[in-house]
Amino acid sequence: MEEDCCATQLIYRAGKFNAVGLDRFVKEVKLAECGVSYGVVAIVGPQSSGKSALQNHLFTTQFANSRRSQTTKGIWIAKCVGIEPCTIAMDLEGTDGRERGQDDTFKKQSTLFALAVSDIVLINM
Ligand SMILES: Nc1nc2c(ncn2[C@@H]2O[C@H](COP(=O)(O)OP(=O)(O)OP(=O)(O)O)[C@@H](O)[C@H]2O)c(=O)[nH]1
Ligand SMILES: [Mg+2]
Repeated sequence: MEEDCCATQLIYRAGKFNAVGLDRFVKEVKLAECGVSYGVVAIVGPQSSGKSALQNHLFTTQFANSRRSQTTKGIWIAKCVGIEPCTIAMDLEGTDGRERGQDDTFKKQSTLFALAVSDIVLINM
């Protein structure tokens, strides 16, 4: 069976880009060998709406999912298992988390980021 890759936090909760983590991830999943033939799929939607669980089910990823309040913070990436061509799944923080109060900067920027870099964006209603 194909090895699944550990999920990596690409963007920290505060919005900082994890350049070291991305570098390690790219090497682990041998992304360079895919050339330009790889896909990116992202999921956006409300908190605790099952975004991480849905991706884990569809792509055999290992994104954390829990019944307890906010689970996914920032943006996480993982390699989809058994999907050709090579596809990277991107799991986003819920768009309506109370943890950020009135500040919707992260929500706007992370959604725009997902739209910009993904081939497919799943909107979890
Ligand atoms: N009954 C039911 N529960 C589900 C379903 N999908 C997910 N859940 C549960 O809902 C809870 C939240 O799921 P997550 O996948 O963590 O939701 P999320 O949208 O990623 O949440 P955040 O990352 O916090 O924004 C978990 O306890 C899941 O097991 C579903 O289709 N049916
Ligand atoms: Mg989640």
